[in-house]
Amino acid sequence: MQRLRTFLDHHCDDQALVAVIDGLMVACKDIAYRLHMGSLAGVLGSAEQENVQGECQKKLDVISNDLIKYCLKGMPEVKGMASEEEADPVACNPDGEFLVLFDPLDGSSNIDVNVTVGTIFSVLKASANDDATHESTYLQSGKQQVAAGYVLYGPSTLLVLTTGNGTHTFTLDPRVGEFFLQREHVKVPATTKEFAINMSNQRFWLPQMQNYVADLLAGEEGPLGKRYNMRWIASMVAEIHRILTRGGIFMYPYDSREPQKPGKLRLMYEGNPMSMLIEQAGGKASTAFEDIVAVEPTSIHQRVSVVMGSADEVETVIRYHA
Ligand code: AHM
Ligand code: MG
Repeated sequence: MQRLRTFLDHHCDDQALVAVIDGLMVACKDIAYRLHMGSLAGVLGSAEQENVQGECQKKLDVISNDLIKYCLKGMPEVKGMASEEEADPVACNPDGEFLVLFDPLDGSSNIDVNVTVGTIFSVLKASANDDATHESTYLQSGKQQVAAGYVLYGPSTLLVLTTGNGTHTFTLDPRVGEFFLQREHVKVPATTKEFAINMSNQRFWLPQMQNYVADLLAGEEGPLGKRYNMRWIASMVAEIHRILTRGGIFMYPYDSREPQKPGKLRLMYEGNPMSMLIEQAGGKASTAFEDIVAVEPTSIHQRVSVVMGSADEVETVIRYHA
């Protein structure tokens, strides 16, 4: 049984980065505890307010955001942070070397029905002269991430992490409050017969995506020649975790309802960190036209079309869009 900290000490050369990840986990363990207490902790339901994107916030969205913010603010290594639930970036320590971007509680529509949710994070390097209150400081492509991960709050609490040397999973032992190594160098199978997409949006997709999904549904008789199974949990962390475990493809693609916002998911808090984890596990992550991590961000809250998972299947989607 290897502790997270011991694993990182051996696998990551940058001790300041190790401290950031270790520190973030303090907040995530607190979130896990509150989620498990559920209604007993009075944390379910709506916070009766909207975030910067006009989405109704849950109490736990707000609590999780505050816990992570409080934790990061106290860390000397962190220069600034940007959150899906905050309109503007927040400065931390002026001498810090890292910027942390996060979705404090992804899939939060699932909280009240007791289904898996998660915290997603991305870590970027900051330069000495960067202004951590300014959006432009954070506008780096996903290729520049030095670490990415998510904590999945499900039947057990898991950390899935990369610092650029493979994707590794850890399980929280709640008795002692420590994450222990579960799987090292996770590999996403290259092929799959399982897809995940919100089919209710079908009529809003690009014609190429409509054609691809129609061919998936055609099964053995269709041009793809395989019988596919479908899953939709409406929680990206749960979806990506299934794909890291047994392969699959996850899509939240271009959507004609919001031409300026290519999909629902956010590039900096969801698209980029999940892409790094999937790619470090041998999978592929694309907008259907280019690698997600190659997208040059123009705003911290921007949306991105997401197609990620088993490499061969993602390549097939890219061919349909070529
Ligand atoms: P959130 O960050 O506000 O929770 O939204 C992101 C979530 C993803 O986890 C999930 O894939 C998607 O929204 C589900 O959307 P939908 O409700 O349209 O199926
Ligand atoms: Mg989210």
